[in-house]
Amino acid sequence: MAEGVIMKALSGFYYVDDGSTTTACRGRGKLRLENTTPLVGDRVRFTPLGDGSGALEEILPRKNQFYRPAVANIDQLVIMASEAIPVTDPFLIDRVAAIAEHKGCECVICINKCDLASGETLEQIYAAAGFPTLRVSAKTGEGLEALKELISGKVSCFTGNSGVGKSSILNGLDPNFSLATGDVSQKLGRGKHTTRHVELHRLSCGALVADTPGFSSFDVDRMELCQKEELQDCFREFRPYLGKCRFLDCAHGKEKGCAVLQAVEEGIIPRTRHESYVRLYQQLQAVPDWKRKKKS
Ligand SMILES: Nc1nc2c(ncn2[C@@H]2O[C@H](COP(=O)(O)OP(=O)(O)OP(=O)(O)O)[C@@H](O)[C@H]2O)c(=O)[nH]1
Ligand SMILES: [Mg+2]
Ligand SMILES: [Zn+2]
Repeated sequence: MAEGVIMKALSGFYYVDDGSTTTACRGRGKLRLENTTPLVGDRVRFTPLGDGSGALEEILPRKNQFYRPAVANIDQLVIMASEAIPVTDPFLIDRVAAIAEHKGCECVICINKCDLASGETLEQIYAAAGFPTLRVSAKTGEGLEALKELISGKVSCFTGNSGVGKSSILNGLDPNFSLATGDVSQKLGRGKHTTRHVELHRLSCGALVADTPGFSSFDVDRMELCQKEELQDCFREFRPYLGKCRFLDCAHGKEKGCAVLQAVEEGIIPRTRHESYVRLYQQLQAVPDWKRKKKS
């Protein structure tokens, strides 16, 4: 039996890379019985059938898994954003970053299209919040060396709103790549969902990177999150203040004597981050307990 990583899943086939070749595998019936859906990024065992195809036998234990985008075993999420069209709503970044934080997955904030808009506002917010943050441009190549350093030797997943330039940046990182990229609708200020499936790519610098379909705010609203009491831990810059509020059960919304709010007032915690926290808290509060199906 051989071992490898699922690079993409399309039309019932799992494309497994064992380091030298790619084998198109079909899942064995027993996988279906075990009720596990193989994900891109899964480390798997398979039996090569000699004609370039194979049978997927077993999924090895996962270190983490995401549902949107559907990937497993990710070292870090690279959240792509832009201050040029399509402008990224910081709330989207914050929601995705909170999910990643909850799963113990690192996040890098990568602000693209710096040739069109400086990206300095977003950079300030996320650097202040404590994320590795960088500004790049697929057009001029600015920042791509720094991004290469951040992803080298790791498995990263590019995520972000449609049209922000995830596929363009991957093309810029490796001269052998020519992934499809799409226009941005100036009228709607949105991308056109050019990338249709999740796929892992091996870059010439040795990094493994998943390109994923851009999400819409609809997708982001449906992403799994945590319990409302756990949300405070998903905002890393809140941590020094937790346990220091006047009330033990402080929700850090509008409460008197709240240490988190104090830090917002002092300009230490970025205001938009706190606004996103309050919005997410309210969303989680609106979910009745019986409906909170906890996904890992
Ligand atoms: N000026 C400029 N345009 C860029 C840059 N990066 C990407 N674009 C353009 O933005 C558009 C969208 O780029 P894509 O790479 O398709 O975006 P994406 O994030 O992969 O989009 P989806 O696959 O739909 O999620 C294309 O027209 C790119 O040429 C950049 O740094 N500067
Ligand atoms: Mg794309
Ligand atoms: Zn508080």
